[in-house]
Amino acid sequence: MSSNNVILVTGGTGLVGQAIKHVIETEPEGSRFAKLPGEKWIFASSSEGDLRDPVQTRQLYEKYKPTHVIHLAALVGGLFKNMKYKLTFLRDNLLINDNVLEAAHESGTTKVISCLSTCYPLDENKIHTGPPHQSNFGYAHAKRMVDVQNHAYKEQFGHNFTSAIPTNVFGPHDNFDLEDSHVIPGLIHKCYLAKKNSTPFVVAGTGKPLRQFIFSRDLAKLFIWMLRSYDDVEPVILSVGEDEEVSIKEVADAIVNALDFKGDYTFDTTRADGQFRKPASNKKLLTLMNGFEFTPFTEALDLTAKWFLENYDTARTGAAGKKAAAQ
Ligand code: NAP
Ligand code: GFB
Repeated sequence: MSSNNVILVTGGTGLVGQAIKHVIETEPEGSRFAKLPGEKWIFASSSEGDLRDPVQTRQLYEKYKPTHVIHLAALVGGLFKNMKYKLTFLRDNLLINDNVLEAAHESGTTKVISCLSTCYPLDENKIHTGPPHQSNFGYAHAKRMVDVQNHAYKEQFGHNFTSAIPTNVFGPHDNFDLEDSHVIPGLIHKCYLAKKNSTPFVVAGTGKPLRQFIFSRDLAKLFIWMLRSYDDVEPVILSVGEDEEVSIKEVADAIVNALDFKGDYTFDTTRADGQFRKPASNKKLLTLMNGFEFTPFTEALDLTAKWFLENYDTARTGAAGKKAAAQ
């Protein structure tokens, strides 16, 4: 990559976008993941342009003239939000992805890395195999379609559009909403409130499902590696190994430890578990990168809980969270 590149990160204000910003601003010069001299990074928020709208999307490209795009913007949420808004997840994400890729095509952007999701067991060859889980089929189909779009742009125009497939992500700047968030930020917030208000800490579901969690700042480094070194249309799974699966109960235990919570702790088994597991292989990633050292899960979880406590007033805690905290 040459200097004078302009890298536009859509969804730059979110969990993953802010982690990339952190790495770009803190990695020492010369490191594998550092900013290159002359490079300009833009972290766009939805207030700069609603990417569901083609005109606003084009305007964003006209404003920054990106040579490269890391496309993270999406309607995102945990299991319970996905179950409630299937059509909105499908439509918003189809619109956003179509607008971002077409604007990149029209403006001659050199490279786009988009973001898929692991909504079914997979290695890179299985993303179109079988239906997604019913709990999140709206989001899952929209995400899968990006891979189809990337192949079509490549075959018709030769474009360097590709995609990353992260497993479940967590870290600073996550969405800590009580109902709509993913499990780690949701449970950190719930445990914080249980401790503060001396109420029970209630975990949704049985606690038995398994997930592969990746720390957002590790994921950020992997995106930067893809930007610099990966030029193939086929997606790459960005994840810890399949042997690093953790149960939701183990997640809840780690949060109880991180927040030093001593009260009652129960499972609400009337609530959904979602997919039992969705193992994803990181073999391709580790072979291409010649190895990568992931942050240990509990270390990253402690750092995230600490970030939440220190940034409670400005973190995304949602209206219900603010109300509960004021009790
Ligand atoms: P996030 O924290 O919810 O951030 C979402 C970002 O998208 C925000 O910057 C938001 O902007 C932007 N956005 C949403 N709707 C938009 C719109 N209509 N127009 C413009 N921007 C819009 O999400 P994240 O967890 O960082 O996710 C980043 C990417 O990773 C997404 O593509 C997601 O599907 C994927 N992913 C996430 C996970 C996970 O566990 N979190 C797992 C796998 C894949 P504002 O905040 O400014 O409104
Ligand atoms: O993070 P999460 O919503 O992601 O985790 P998914 C859901 C698991 O955690 C389920 C349990 O087994 C839930 O029963 N859980 C326990 C909770 N307490 C809570 C809580 O307070 N909030 C949440 N959210 N879960 C999402 C997909 O699925 O993962 C998306 O729906 C996307 O489409 C994303 O793929 C990465 O892994 O189940």
